[in-house]
Parts: sequence; C-alpha cells; structure tokens
Amino acid sequence: MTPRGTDWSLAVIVGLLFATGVLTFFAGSSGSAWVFAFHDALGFALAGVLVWKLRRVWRRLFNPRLRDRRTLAGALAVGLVAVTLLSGAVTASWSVVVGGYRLLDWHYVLGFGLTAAVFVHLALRAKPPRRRDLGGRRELLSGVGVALGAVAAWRVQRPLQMLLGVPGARRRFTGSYEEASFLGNDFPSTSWVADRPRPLGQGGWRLRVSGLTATPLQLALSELDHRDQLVATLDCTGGFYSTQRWSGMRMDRLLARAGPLASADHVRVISHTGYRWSFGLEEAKRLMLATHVGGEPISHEHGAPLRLVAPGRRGFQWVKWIVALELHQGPDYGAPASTVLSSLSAAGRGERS
Ligand SMILES: Nc1nc2c(c(=O)[nH]1)N[C@H]1C(S)=C(S)[C@@H](COP(=O)(O)O)O[C@H]1N2
Ligand SMILES: [Mo]
Repeated sequence: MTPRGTDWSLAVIVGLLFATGVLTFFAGSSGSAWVFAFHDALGFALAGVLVWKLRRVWRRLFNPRLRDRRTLAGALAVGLVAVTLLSGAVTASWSVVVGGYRLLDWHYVLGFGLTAAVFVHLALRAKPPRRRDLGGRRELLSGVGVALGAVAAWRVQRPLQMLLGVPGARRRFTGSYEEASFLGNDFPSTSWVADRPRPLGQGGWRLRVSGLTATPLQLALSELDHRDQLVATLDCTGGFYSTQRWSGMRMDRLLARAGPLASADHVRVISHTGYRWSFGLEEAKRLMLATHVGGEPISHEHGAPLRLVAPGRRGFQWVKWIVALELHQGPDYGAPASTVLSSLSAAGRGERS
C-alpha cells in the first residue's frame, strides 16, 4: 500500500469507528447488535493498517538520516491510535477501573481525541489521494485482506475469550458487564454527568402530567398504583448492566387517564433536576414508571420515588427522580443538552429539594 493510501485508510477507518462509537450510545436492543460488531471489526481493521504504518514510521524513527519534524508527529499519532485500540481491547476482556473511571470511559475520551486529531490533520495538511493510492491491484488486495482479517478476528474473539476464561466472554452484546442482577437496590448507581439531588421526600412530591392532554393530572405517590411488573435490563454506557424485576405503573395506563390529544406524538419524561428524555408515544406506552425494584421501594440514588424503566434503551435514557410528564408534538431536540445542563442546576447540585 502507498504511504498516502495507508494514511487515508487510517483516516476513513477512524471516521467509521467514531460514527459507530457514537451509535453505540443509542443501541440498546438486540436488533442493534450489529453496531457493536461493526465497531469491533473496524477496531481490528485499524490494528491491521496500523501495522503497515508502523513499518514505515519505525524505519524513520530509528534512522537519524530519515528523521524529520514530521516523524515525531507521526510517532505520536501512531501512539494515540495504539493506546485507543488497547483501551478498547482490554475493556472487551476485563472490566478495569483506571484513575477512578472505567477503562471504557477512557476509551471514549481517547476515541474522541483521536478522531479530532485525524480531522485536524486532514484539514491542515492531508494530500488528496491519487489514483494509484486507491485503485491498484495491490491496494485492492490489501483492502480485502484487512477486511477479511478483521471479520475473522471479530468472529474468533468470543470463542477465544471463553477458551481463556476471561470475564469479557460473558459480556452482553453491548459490551457491558453484569452487576448484581435481581438483588433489589444493590446494583451500582451512576449519574450521566453529575446529578446528585437531595432526597425528594414523598410527602410533597407530585407527578404532573401536562402538555397536549385533555385532562392534566397532578398525582401523589399514593395515587399511582404499582401493580404492573416488568423484568428489564438497565445497561449503562459506562459499561455495566443489571437485570431487575421492576414494579410500578405502565405508562399506557397513566396516559389513558390523561387523554392525549390527537396532536400529541411524544412524551417527555422530566426529572426534578431538569434532566429529561423524550419518547415516541407508541414506545412511551410500553415504558414503566417504577416505584419498586425486586420488591423494595426504589432507593434515593436509583431515583426515588419514581424512575423510568425503558427496556431496549441505554441507561442514560432511564430518567431518575421523575416529577413531570409532558405530551408534545415532534422530537425534543433540547433533551440531550438537558442531560448535561441538569448537573449545573441548583436542584441537580442538591442545593434545594
Ligand atoms: N435525573 C437523572 N436521571 C438519570 C441520570 C442522571 O444523571 N440524572 N443518569 C442516567 C444514567 S447515565 C444511568 S446509567 C442510569 C443509572 O441508574 P442507576 O443509578 O439506578 O443505576 O440513570 C440514568 N438516569
Ligand atoms: Mo449511564
């Protein structure tokens, strides 16, 4: 492969890794397992092309006559690719915490940094690919070779992990490791950014249901019956999952009481902290407003008195400390920002309850 062809291959693979990496945050049902598989295989492909690149950089690095200003930048870039790949590979086999954060979180940061570096480099100094960087027989063969190698490596990964008995063999299709399933409140508690409200105190707590509804509601906890049950898996993008028996009130029963207007096609689920997510009406009907987990009342850190259970969605969409539902029309483009800004609000910082 020509040097320029190698660099462009690296850039394209990094771009695809970034795109599939972002998609994993929204992939929670088994129908989206391909996102993780594709991301894994791309990782192996990147490793393959990196070996090519290394052969060239290596020679220059250890031969003073070939070394120039660009050599150091090249070596740093190769280092960043290697560390990012390594963080992904280790995370796939062991659940490791480094400096207080799971290695998976470091992988996100490294992947983001790597993508930014590649695109700055492309914008500033990349030379456009020529015909011979792309079209030749050798390039085609190397491309096919890398792709086949990547798919093969992805294919043998799990069986190999099982053979070696590493914990990664038992990961879910999302890559998450199981923690404390069916043990009530004992599973880990996490925050998306830094929400840590004060306990909500059930006396004054009300659930408001408003927006495009015929009958706006305001309900005390005692008015929400919790006879619906559901076994569902909370799967945090931070790398753990926990399957629990949740109980509470299915949203369809609550919505039936509020009477959505014909124009309503989304339900926004809003936390005391301002954190919110919105779901299409049909999906929302199947979600649960949970008050109990494994027969115990949900604890404060898990979102008492009411938290969302959203099967097939990643953990960050399972809104905790719910205080309001709003029926509205069209997607909620502000929801992602709310999940970050809520941690800066007085309620999110725990300054008032
Ligand atoms: N209001 C609010 N809800 C939230 C979060 C948050 O920070 N604030 N974190 C989310 C994330 S990232 C996850 S994985 C789950 C974690 O739920 P748990 O603490 O019960 O495990 O809650 C979600 N709901
Ligand atoms: Mo999470």
